[in-house]
Amino acid sequence: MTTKLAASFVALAMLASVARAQPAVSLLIDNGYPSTGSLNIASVLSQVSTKKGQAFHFGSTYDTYDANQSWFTSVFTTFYRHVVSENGCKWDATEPSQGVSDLTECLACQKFATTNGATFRGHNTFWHSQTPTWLPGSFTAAQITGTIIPQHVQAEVQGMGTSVTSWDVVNEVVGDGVSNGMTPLQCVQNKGDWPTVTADGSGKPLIGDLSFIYAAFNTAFQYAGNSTRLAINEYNTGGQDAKTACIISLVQNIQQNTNVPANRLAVGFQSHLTASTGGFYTKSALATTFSTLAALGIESMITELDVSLNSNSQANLRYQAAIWGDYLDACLYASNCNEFINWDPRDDLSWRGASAAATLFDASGNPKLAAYEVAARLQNYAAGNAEPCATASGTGVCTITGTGGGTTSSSGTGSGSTTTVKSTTSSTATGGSTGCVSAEWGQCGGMGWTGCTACASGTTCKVSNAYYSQCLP
Ligand code: 9MR
Repeated sequence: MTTKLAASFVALAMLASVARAQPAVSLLIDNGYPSTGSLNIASVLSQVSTKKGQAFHFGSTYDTYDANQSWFTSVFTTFYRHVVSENGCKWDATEPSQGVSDLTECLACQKFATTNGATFRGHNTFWHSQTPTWLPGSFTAAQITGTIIPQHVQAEVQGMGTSVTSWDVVNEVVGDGVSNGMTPLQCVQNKGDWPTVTADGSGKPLIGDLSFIYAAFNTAFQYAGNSTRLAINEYNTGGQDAKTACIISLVQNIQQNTNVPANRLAVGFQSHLTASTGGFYTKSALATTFSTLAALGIESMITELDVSLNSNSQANLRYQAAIWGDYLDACLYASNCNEFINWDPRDDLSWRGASAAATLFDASGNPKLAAYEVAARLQNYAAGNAEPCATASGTGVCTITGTGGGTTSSSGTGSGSTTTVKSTTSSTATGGSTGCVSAEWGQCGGMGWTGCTACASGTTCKVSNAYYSQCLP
């Protein structure tokens, strides 16, 4: 079993932030969408997939050795419908001794997903961090590229089977000190980490080209399913900056130098964010990057989203909800973004620390405003409404108006459109089938619900919120 490492590595894994007061923001949950009550978005997510014309995978991290297993089962049935093993598929867990594949934890996470009707994505086959004790070792460049990487990637990708939606084939290979105009090789060498240099701290060059990345991708392509996307996954990327430019040129370079076609490649934008000015990319910056990749036939994914707060004030929680909503909209309304992963399912399990309150559910497992806003954005998209404006920019730029789910209007930058949002507040259960009966405590309505709407004798169908009605005694 993988030992969870201290989160010290991560210090740089988020956008630089400047502590400033958060702007007032406008949210969909101010306009007729629920902001209290239980959340069940399973059927809304199905509707989103229908609208997109392909499966939309919305989920979170999970490891079997985390506590709160019953909470996990519940939340991965009703909210997160896609599973990423937080640590169980990393190199230290999956090849503890050289040449000995151990997929126990990775497979257990996949089984958890399957058992709960969720899908599963793979993270990761190559990372310079969380390596087993026998790595980095003193292997030669030829051994690393010719044997060590292909052997590991084959064992993992083949062993996990063809249903994995996407793999982070290489994780965090681009440096933080890159500048515009660098070649893909310069971008990777700027990282200054094994295996471009030896791991003994001397900084001595080891692999002088991108052959280790090509080896990982060629092997993953050979053993992955026919529709599995193969990604480079990176933090502090998503806008029009040098590091993102590196990622775009690197993924093109991989396409040109491996067997992997563009329509099987992806860029994972980790998105470890901070709720303060400069702590996240604007929605339009993300949209520009996503459409650049779409023009190349390459997918974009939000792979590790969390948004840290410096306090749990209502204003901060609203700002967090606005940022989360913008990132989700950027993905929903892009033609090439179909996976959206929230990194850590609840605050007390977050690698950012519980006090950063960086996830969608609080330390007791209750949904936060951002979770309700996420549900609202999904519903808004599924209903075929136009894209809301960029809420994280503040009400000076983007205001959503209208009560009870009436008309939303947007101002300033962002979509700038006027869109009609369907009312979600109703005292009557919506959706569902007649001619059958739900049991006591069972679901009997809610948006997207296709099951029974009548309740067993002695119980009545009562609306919990727009997404969920329940047969109560
Ligand atoms: O969330 C993971 C945490 O439990 C581990 O201790 C840590 C070890 O480095 O890795 C965390 O996940 C990282 C992910 O695998 C890659 N991107 C950065 C994530 C946060 O550190």
